[in-house]
Amino acid sequence: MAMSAWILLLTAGVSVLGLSWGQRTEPMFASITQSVFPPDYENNPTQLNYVSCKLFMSFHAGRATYTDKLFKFRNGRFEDLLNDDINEHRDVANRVAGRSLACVDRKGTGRYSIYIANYASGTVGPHALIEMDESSSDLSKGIIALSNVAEQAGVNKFTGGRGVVVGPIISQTLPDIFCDNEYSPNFLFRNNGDGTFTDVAAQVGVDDPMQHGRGVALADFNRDGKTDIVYGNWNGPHRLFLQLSNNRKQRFKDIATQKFSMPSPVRTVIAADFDNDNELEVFFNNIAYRGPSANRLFRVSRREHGDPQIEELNIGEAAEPEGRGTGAAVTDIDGDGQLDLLVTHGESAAQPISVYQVTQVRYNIILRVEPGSLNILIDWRSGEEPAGAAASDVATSVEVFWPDGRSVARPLEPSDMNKVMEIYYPENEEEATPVVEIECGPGFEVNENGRCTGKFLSNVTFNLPEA
Ligand SMILES: [Ca+2]
Ligand SMILES: [Ca+2]
Ligand SMILES: [Ca+2]
Ligand SMILES: [Ca+2]
Repeated sequence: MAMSAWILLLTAGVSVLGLSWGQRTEPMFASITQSVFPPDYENNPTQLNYVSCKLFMSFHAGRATYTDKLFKFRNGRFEDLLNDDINEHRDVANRVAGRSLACVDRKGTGRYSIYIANYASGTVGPHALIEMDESSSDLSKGIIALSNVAEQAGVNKFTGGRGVVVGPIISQTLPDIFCDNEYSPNFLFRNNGDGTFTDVAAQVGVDDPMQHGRGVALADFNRDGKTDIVYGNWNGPHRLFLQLSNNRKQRFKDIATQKFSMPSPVRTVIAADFDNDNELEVFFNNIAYRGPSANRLFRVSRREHGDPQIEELNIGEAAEPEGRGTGAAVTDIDGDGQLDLLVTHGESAAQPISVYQVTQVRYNIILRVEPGSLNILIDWRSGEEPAGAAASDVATSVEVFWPDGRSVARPLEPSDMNKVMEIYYPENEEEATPVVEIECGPGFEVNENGRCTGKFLSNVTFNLPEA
């Protein structure tokens, strides 16, 4: 069964912080666009095939000029499934303005649905959830019937849809859905365990009703095993919602500092550890539409007692004050083990894509996880530590959870470095058990399931609020 895994816990053995950050004022990003994309392409950015998503949608609100499209490689070419006869009268090829989308394995079966954050106009264009109708499909003949299951899943709401992210936010392993919306409260759809959802955004404190969300990202900023939410509001205060873990009630707290929250015409938000120092950075991609608007970069550093510390970094060439940034992505585009930043532009004027590499790499030893269709790839690379740097965290084990709750744990040995490790979905129950004695890092201890959890959490039973 093809399944994709979500969660990975790295158990840090030793954590020595208190490094000297003498390089803080040095710029973080330098452009490598010229070496990554041939110059010819730079003059015609529309030719670049930078969008891996297979669904394209239209703009504005309510009724749209173009229907959604869902391309499948079939008959030697990409064909639009929504244009197939079988799907014509199934309420799936909406002529509705869409803004964002995400894939969600809502039942943990390994089959994805596509969540579509539409931008409604009145009662036209609720959020949609498209998936394959297995009983009406015949894969061997290439027949794929699609259904919009938004209503049965409880997500067919009308709003000014903007950003959407999917992950085990407040559920243990099943995917929840967070939408930051415009002119209306945000949604946090908690997975009820059966593929349906309940909006608990107001209950947990992330509804932000007066603000207009744009880019959004999920990350665990304080590494307590609970997913946190960061997003930008259009010319409004940006949010860093930390999920609280000190009581039974699920709540989020905005820990954004004044600088971090400073309103801007934001389009994209990315959370990643760009410089490999084991602390996450947040990148805000701002669009220059009424004068310059520089992009910004913050580091969110864990603190032993208290909320993470947020500091603005020198973003370097990725500031792009005149950039009409509309999208951005993070990946290791040149395969050198360091994350790179890719920024797209457009909307009000054509501008080339830009690619940046990180100039301030703290450590050249990383453990990076890439969820694939069948496995998790763990990529170790080693290198020289910067002169004078203290010892960094040591990853001692890795644990992978699948949406259906199965997990695999295994120790990490020094010999695992510089290798790609593949961890497969455990088809048999007996494989799906922690097989190692786990050594937990400071502040964590092994719970009854053999997993590391925050000490103050280890005896807490999770009681989800009733719908
Ligand atoms: Ca909102
Ligand atoms: Ca957290
Ligand atoms: Ca970092
Ligand atoms: Ca790279």
